[in-house]
Amino acid sequence: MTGSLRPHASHWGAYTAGDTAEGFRVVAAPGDPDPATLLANVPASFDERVRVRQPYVRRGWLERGPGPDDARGTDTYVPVGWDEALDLVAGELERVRREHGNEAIFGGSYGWGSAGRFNHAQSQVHRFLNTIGGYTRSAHTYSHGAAEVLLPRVVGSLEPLDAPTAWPVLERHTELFVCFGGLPVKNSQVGSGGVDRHHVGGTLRGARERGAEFVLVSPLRDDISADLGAQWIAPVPGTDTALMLALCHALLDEELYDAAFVMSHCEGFEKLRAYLAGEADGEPKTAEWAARWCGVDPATTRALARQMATHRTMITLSWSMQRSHHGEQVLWAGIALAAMLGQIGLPGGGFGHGYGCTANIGNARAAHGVPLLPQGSNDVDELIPVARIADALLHPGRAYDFDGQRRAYPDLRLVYWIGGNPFHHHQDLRRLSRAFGRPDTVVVHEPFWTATARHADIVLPATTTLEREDFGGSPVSGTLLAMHQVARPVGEARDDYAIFTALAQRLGVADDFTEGRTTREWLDHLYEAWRGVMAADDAPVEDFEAFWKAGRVSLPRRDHDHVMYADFRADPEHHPLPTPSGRIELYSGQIASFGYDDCPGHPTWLVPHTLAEPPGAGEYPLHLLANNPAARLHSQLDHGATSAASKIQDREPIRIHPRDARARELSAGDVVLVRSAYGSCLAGVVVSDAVHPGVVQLSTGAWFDPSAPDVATCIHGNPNALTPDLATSSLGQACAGQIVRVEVTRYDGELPPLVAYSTPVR
Ligand code: PGD
Repeated sequence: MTGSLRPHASHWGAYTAGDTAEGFRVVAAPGDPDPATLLANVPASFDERVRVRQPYVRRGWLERGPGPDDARGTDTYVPVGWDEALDLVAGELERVRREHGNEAIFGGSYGWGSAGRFNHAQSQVHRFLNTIGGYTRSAHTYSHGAAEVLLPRVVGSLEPLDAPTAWPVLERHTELFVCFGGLPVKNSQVGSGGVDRHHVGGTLRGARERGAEFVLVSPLRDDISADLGAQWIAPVPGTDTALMLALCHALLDEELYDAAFVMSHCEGFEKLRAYLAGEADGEPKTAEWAARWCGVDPATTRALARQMATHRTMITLSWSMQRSHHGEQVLWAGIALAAMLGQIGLPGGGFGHGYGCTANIGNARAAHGVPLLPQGSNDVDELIPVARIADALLHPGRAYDFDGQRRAYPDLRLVYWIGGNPFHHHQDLRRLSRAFGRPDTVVVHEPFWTATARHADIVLPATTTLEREDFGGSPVSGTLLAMHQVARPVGEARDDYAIFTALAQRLGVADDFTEGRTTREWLDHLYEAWRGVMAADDAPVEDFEAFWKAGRVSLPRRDHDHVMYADFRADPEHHPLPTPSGRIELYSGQIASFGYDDCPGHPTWLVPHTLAEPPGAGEYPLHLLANNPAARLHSQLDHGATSAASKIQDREPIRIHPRDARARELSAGDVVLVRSAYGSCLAGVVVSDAVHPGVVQLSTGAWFDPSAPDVATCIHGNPNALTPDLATSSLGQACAGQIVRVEVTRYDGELPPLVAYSTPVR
């Protein structure tokens, strides 16, 4: 394959790649105005140190057989041949189904895996497990689990997430962007399924050149590009709800709100008004009241309310904010604020959830989806909220609340994980490690020796996308991208499809799983079936061969002028929202009827666990923000060039304000011990006034390294060694890992070497 660059794609962009005389090359797609810096991580896909080269079985499991075992995570591995490994997995699937039923298999297997739509990890594992009778699934995502439960109850659907007003409309019409949680261009480097044009930075500059103004509401100044000249308002982390309620109060107080809109288009404004006025609790939600929590000067809050009421204002609500304790409230309060401004459904006004959070949010949606592998149907009804995995493993049978239901955790015996890294994405990793000690068997497919692979009993080596054929894209990226094979499989790695095919043969369901097709035949079949639907709808695209050769095909019919809720605004009687009232629910009778103290019937300020003590006080005086990283996607290719260049003495960088650094006698380049009530980690100091005083920032994704527990829970800098495993609320039961209270001290001891980037094979 030497010499030629071929089209390929991943979540961080479209590119051509291949072996050349100078090594493996990756070249961004021509025409991409702002290619992702993450592309420089891609060649590390072949790094021998971290690749799983053949199947392995954990020594303890091989010697003692299935059963709970606290040695997961510290044990060594024995190399085995493919046939032996597949026989072991097939035999264990048979045993668990026979003895405990299919619901004892957890196939929730959350994760961002591959951009390919055929060798898409979730689709493959779900299709396979459905073929053998089903599995316990997971509900919702780590990205926006609180929103996925709240939005359907408040606005009737996930439209603010899936199809907010399109970027071109914002570029032309919005006069004021008020960005809660920012519009972080670092996150818009990445788009699920692949993206061939990174335009968010350019679109925002276009709006700015037209005269739009920006207000950033975030503890991090660089949550928005400096060239947008944003006013920076930095609330105490986790207090945006209080600030939003104060903005609502100011609109009420100064009679700047749209009284007609809240009467005609909203349900329950009277109840919200009474709460804002403090009728029940005696505390009007004034700017002064909010300042006690969020630290924002009351005059600034009131001035912002006036500015919002007198401009065409788009309120952008980042996903990160709802990834926190009581995360439902911040989203609901943001919607209430937009409703009181009365601009919902107008071009450039209203609100959207997730602008800037990926490359695709806010892009016009194509009328048709992209070809996808059918997953079949699941005969098992059982599910857990995705972020409750540790609770489920540790407490089978325990009752819990979730979105109005009273459920009990199932008794999970076999965990099957592919395409995700829970030892990256989950909170309180020490607790997760204990939880992974509970099931009888853990099976993982992984290209790399991640901490999740190191907690498995059977590790099956998967190819990366580079080593196989596929296509990527999504209805919002606007393109279907050919993903040619650009490298040979490393070691004995196999495609997830090939692994499941071999298992399906052993279990007697090969015909059902494969339908007799090879990978290329599947690609051709899925594409041509999709093309048939497009042609029938008068939206023709070229045939598979032409697409494969060209490397891409544009998806026709995209509504670049889409304005969310325009129809509803124009005629709420004939275009009601699918809520019980048909309107925006500022008060939800359904949510109130659940009786949750941690999620009442209207947007409410609820003190988060991070404010049990005032900022600056107690054993953990600093707020740590565990946000998504700029140098990699989640934990993927953490050992790649861009990510490696960001590290300090091999540790993940932690940013701290000069004032807080001085108070602790810290300098740039020091290694620090970061401690919370839940764990500790090492990290490398960056001193920066882009973080607000009292705040430190440590991104997610450094590979979890618990190899020196006497020094720290993680010696590399994974913030989920620090975060508590708490849910947003009884309603969402979603990930709340964004914020934790910590203290930071210089680490002067001997620096333990990283073990994360090595194999656990001895
Ligand atoms: P990734 O690192 O993308 O993280 O969590 P997620 O588990 O998605 O993991 C993907 C894994 O799939 C990698 O290990 C990769 O090697 C593997 N993989 C890639 N391709 C393939 C393939 O083809 N086959 C197989 N078998 N494996 C493959 C992300 C999650 O983390 C998300 S979405 C969010 S938004 C959350 N964010 C936060 C946060 O803000 N703060 C905290 N504290 N925690 C978070 N966790 C969440």
